[in-house]
Amino acid sequence: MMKTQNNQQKTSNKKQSAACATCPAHNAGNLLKLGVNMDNWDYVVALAGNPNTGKSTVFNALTGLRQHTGNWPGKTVTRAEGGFSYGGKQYKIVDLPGTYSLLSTSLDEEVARDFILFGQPDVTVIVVDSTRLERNLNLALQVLEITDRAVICLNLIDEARRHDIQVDERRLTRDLGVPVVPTAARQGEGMQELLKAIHDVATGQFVCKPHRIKNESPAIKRALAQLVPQLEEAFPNLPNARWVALRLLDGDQRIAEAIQNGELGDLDAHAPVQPEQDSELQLTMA
Ligand SMILES: Nc1nc2c(ncn2[C@@H]2O[C@H](COP(=O)(O)OP(=O)(O)OP(=O)(O)O)[C@@H](O)[C@H]2O)c(=O)[nH]1
Ligand SMILES: [Mg+2]
Repeated sequence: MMKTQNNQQKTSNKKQSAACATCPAHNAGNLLKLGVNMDNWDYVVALAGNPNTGKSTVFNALTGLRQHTGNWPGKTVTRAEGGFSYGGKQYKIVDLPGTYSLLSTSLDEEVARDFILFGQPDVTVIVVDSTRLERNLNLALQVLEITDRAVICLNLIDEARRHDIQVDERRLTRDLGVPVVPTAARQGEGMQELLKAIHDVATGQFVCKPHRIKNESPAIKRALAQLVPQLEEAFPNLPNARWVALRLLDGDQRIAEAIQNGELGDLDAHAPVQPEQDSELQLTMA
């Protein structure tokens, strides 16, 4: 009886948050486990990208002196964390390790993937090198499989110009389904536009429709057709059921574990980290 009422409460919470495009999307409970405290912050932004694309330069340009470095909990990987305000909102921003993929084959890739997957940042900024778009878009597409809230920061645009490379950012925005902002972070160029794009995605003013490549073999397609609806039913707020299903089919132990222990399912931004026994009782008795 107690359990049923609790579940009903949880379900109605989930429905509320799923219907709210302007509410924060991050998972405060999981973020805390990842060492990021969201008390007094409205939104959390992750900075992802290939190594040497200017992530730290973008981070510095956005945060100025409001930053500090530490380690990821239980890992020897360093992390820079900072903040900025925009449009009356407080944004926390986390510089992820530079990676070429998110397959979790190295510690850096695992840290970056876990942060996007479990922390559910309100916005993930993918910093790409405009002069090496083909190579950089590989990671961008992987990030867009996991989250549907992203902004592409087309950095080193000054270098692209110098090499006579023209990037059609409007076309790219249309094709990728997320805002694309040209920047030259070292010179501070495009930072205001980047801030606005982050704000638009965080507040739901820009609703992303990320491009997801669907070129699986017929056998995988059949497996996905079975698995995806089951995942969606079990975890109505999961923004990436297809990606999760593909990882499960691939035998990814970490993802299987996250499903079993509820880490993946617990995606309600407003749910308490660990509901206290007392409040459960009150709920049931009311
Ligand atoms: N020309 C130009 N150089 C840039 C720009 N942004 C960053 N840089 C330079 O690119 C180099 C790498 O920048 P970082 O910010 O350290 O790059 P990162 O992605 O943090 O690198 P890792 O953390 O090592 O992966 C530095 O020398 C920057 O000054 C830009 O927009 N234009
Ligand atoms: Mg860096």
